[in-house]
Parts: sequence; C-alpha cells; structure tokens
Amino acid sequence: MHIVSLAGGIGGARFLRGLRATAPDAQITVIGNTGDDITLFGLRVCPDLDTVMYTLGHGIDEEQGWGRAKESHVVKEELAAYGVEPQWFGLGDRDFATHIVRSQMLEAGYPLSQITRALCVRWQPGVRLLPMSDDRCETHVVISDEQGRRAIHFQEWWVRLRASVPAESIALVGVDTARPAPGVLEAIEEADVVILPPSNPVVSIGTILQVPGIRDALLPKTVVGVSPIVGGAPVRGMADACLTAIGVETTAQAVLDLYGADLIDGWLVAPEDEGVALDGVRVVAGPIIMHDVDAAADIARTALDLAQELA
Ligand code: GDP
Ligand code: FO1
Ligand code: CA
Ligand code: CA
Repeated sequence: MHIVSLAGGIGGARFLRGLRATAPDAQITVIGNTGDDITLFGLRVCPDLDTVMYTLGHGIDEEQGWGRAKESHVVKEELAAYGVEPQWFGLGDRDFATHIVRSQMLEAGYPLSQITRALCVRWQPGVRLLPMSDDRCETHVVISDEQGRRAIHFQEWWVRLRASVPAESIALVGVDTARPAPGVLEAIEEADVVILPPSNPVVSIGTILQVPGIRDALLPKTVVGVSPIVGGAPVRGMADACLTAIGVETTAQAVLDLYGADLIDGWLVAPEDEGVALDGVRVVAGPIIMHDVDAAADIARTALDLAQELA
C-alpha cells in the first residue's frame, strides 16, 4: 500500500511516527512544508522537514518537539557575543551541522529534494520525505506595530513575537511560480490513500495545498484528515492566530469547511466535536490526542481504516 501524507512540523511528525508504527509494511511518502524555511547566518534552515526527519529518525528533542536531543548552544552564544542578529532564533550546535550540510549542497547546485534525501540517509526516517517544492517560497506575515505596517518572516512572527501581534494577512511569497518537487505529483497519483495529519491548517497544510498542482492532484484521491483543533482550541501552539488571520474560526468544523468537501472524504474529530458535519464527508469522533507513540498509532490506524473503507 502506498500512503501519501502532507506534514508540517510537530503535529505532523508525531502523527507520522504513529502511522509508520501502525502500517510498517506500507510505503509512506511525506510531502513536507517548506514555507517555514528561513536563511539565518547564511544557512538555510528547514524547520518542518527537520522536525519530521529528526522525529522519525530518533534524534528529536522530545520535550520541545523541534531541534536535536542532547543539544548544546555554544555557536549561538559565540554569535551573540559578536552581536550578530537575530538572537531570537535558537539554533543548537548539532542542528547547525544539518544546516551547514544543506547550505553547502544548495551552494553546489543540488535541489532541496535531493539534499533532503541525502540528509535522510543518516536519519533513516522510514518514510520518503519530499519537500513540497524545490523552489524557494516562504511564508510572510503582515503586522502593524510602532514601526508601521510591514511584512515580516513567519519565524519572526511565530518565534520572536509568539504570534501575539495580530496577523493582518499571511502570504506565501514565491508560490505563484513554485513547482511541486520531483516525485510529489507522481506520489499523489500512485497513492492508494492520502492522510492529512493534525498539522497547522494555514501555515503547514494550507501552504502545501497552495503549491500549484498539488491540491488538484489530491482531489480525485481518498483523503482523510485529523482535526488539529479540539473543543475550539489548538491542541498545541498558536494555530488560532493563523486561522483568525484568514478569517476562519478556531473550530474543527471551520477547518473542515476551509479544506472543503471536494478535498476531504473523511474527518476525524475529538469526542467533544462530534456534531461536526459537512455534506459528502464522513466525520468520525474519537480520541485524537497524541499522548504518546501508541496513541498516535491508534489515531493513524483509525484514519487509515476510514480511508481504506472510503477508497
Ligand atoms: P508545527 O509546524 O510544529 O507547528 O506543527 P504542525 O503544523 O505539524 O502541527 C501543529 C498543529 O498540530 C497545531 O495546530 C496543533 O493544534 C496540532 N496538534 C498538536 N498535537 C496534536 C495532537 O496530539 N492531536 C491533535 N489532534 N492535534 C495536535
Ligand atoms: N521555535 C521556537 O519557538 N524558538 C526557537 O528558537 C526555535 C528554533 C528552531 C530551530 C530549528 C528548528 O528546526 C526549529 C526551531 N523552532 C523554534 C521551531 C519552529 O521554527 C517553529 O515552531 C515552526 O516553524 C512553526 O511551525
Ligand atoms: Ca511549521
Ligand atoms: Ca476525494
């Protein structure tokens, strides 16, 4: 069986760990969000790809959900001693090595998809991890503050400002001319089922769906999604700030409506959201909190069984 999954960072990665556990014989292709990517200190950082790679490769800082386990921050301290900005983004020493390898390969002319494959040789994530696109396309957020109305990189809004300044709009810069990375459309075409993990519906899944060709390729497929919103709030993080920015309520219903019945065939919600409904979509209520790998595997199993039933 071939499963395609779209994924952001922490929510996506933890779900994929469960999916891999419950479907060890399946071929899983992950299309990762690269809208969060940023160049810092001359190095290309791909937070969501790395979160998936480290989580599935047993190298993640489990508590934090991103970055490397057993991390140290000597390079960050040394950069700060030179007064080099930004100081609000915490790159660890071990993580730096990944960005050095990636940046070196980019400089040599390799596309991100090939670089990601090379990095995964070390991490052996047990899935095929593809960036949504080899073309640079980054999420920016329009805010107004004492400096006026301006667009800042998504990471500055999310990490430095903790999404506390309202986003007036969110734009994926470069998406108009971005093409799906090699293998992305082919994987969707060949997929028996498509599973959307509980990733951020705006800046993770929403970003991937904006890459020209990806959403259209998904429409004829059987797609089952897991709601990232439970009882009117994100399970973790600040996804509500992203939804508000695009005028969508923070509910499991509104996220389903946002994705639409043309895309979604099955939708898993928490027991408290069991009233959620949309014509043409099978909504199933049950536990969707990933307390640990076993819980994530149970949720992935429910999603997969539903997808196979609907396929
Ligand atoms: P990020 O890139 O690190 O922000 O991670 P993702 O985009 O993959 O996922 C973030 C989303 O996952 C947030 O909106 C959370 O509400 C959701 N999420 C995190 N943990 C869980 C969980 O255990 N269950 C569900 N249903 N959603 C979760
Ligand atoms: N998130 C933070 O909240 N603070 C950080 O300093 C930070 C550094 C960081 C470094 C590498 C990486 O792969 C991820 C990192 N993250 C950090 C997480 C990440 O940037 C965001 O949570 C996501 O991009 C939002 O999905
Ligand atoms: Ca992300
Ligand atoms: Ca469909």
